[in-house]
Amino acid sequence: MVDSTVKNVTLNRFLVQCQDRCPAASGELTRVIEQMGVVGKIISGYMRRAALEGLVGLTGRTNVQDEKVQKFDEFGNAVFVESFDYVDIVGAIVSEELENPVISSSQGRYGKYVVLIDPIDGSSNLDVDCSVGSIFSVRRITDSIEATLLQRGTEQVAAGYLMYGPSTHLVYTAGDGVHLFVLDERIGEFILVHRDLRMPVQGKLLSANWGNHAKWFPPARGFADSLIAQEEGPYSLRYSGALVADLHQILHRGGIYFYPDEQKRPQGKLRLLYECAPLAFLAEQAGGGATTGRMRVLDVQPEGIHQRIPFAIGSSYEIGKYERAYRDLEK
Ligand code: FBP
Repeated sequence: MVDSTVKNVTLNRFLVQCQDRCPAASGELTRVIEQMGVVGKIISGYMRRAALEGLVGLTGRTNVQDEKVQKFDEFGNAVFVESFDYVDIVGAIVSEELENPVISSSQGRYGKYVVLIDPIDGSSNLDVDCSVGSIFSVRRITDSIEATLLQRGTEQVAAGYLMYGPSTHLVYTAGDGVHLFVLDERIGEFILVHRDLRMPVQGKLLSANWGNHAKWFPPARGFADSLIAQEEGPYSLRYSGALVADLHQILHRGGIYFYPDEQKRPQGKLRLLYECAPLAFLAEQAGGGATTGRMRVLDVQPEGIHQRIPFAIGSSYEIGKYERAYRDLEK
């Protein structure tokens, strides 16, 4: 959905305007978000040619998550690491694909920020040419990089995603609302299409891997059954295999995505630091929310960089109902 009041505002121009509006801004965060735009252009360009560039299929390796690594996972990760390694204000990069943080080559100077990434979200969609994304979070370095990574999600200074679908989107917040840009490939610029997007308070979309229904903990199952029991809604089921693509729909049409705790996976599937916390920051800035079922995702105290949590994100009405299901069923 395009906000017709904005005309040809490039990402750079928008960031500079934001900077002008807050005198305290040093321009350094602007450089980090601009660099996300550069990464988006590179990945988007190769994504469209992946089959022609021999970038489809598996590498034969498994990553720290014990997941089979796709060639494009590896490529996407390398683009992010290379693109931020020489940015002196970035002291370290944390990635879903790497066991440990990459301390940037300007080791002498720690830099000001840590960038945390899920380079390719929805990897299982790559070989079948369905939408995938990249998720990013930016944190200001406190005493040390280790201490920075153990901050709650409330301490993020910026977060967002890139979505590689029919068009390429960059969606971010720096705590001043949620802003959407589309890549105009003719001029190679991200153009603002919506500033300060607000998510509908109540929605129409239900997004979850229904195939896992029997494995879900009773609160999540009860919640899901009540939505499809037409007690309200009706809700339409939308599950693309890529969280970014599902959230993008929910940001516009409202509803809820959840990947809950399961009998055999009480911690859930999705990773707190570079999947859940950044998207939770975005959702809250758009008037929605994100929860584990038992607590606000942004209040979860991290214990490790690849920690997983149960996750639900979406419109405030559905998130409230989801938390009530946990409260009522776990009394
Ligand atoms: P990746 O970052 O490894 O792709 O994992 C996250 C994800 O792919 C989400 O984007 C998606 O919603 C979910 O996992 C799909 O999981 P499942 O195939 O179990 O439904």
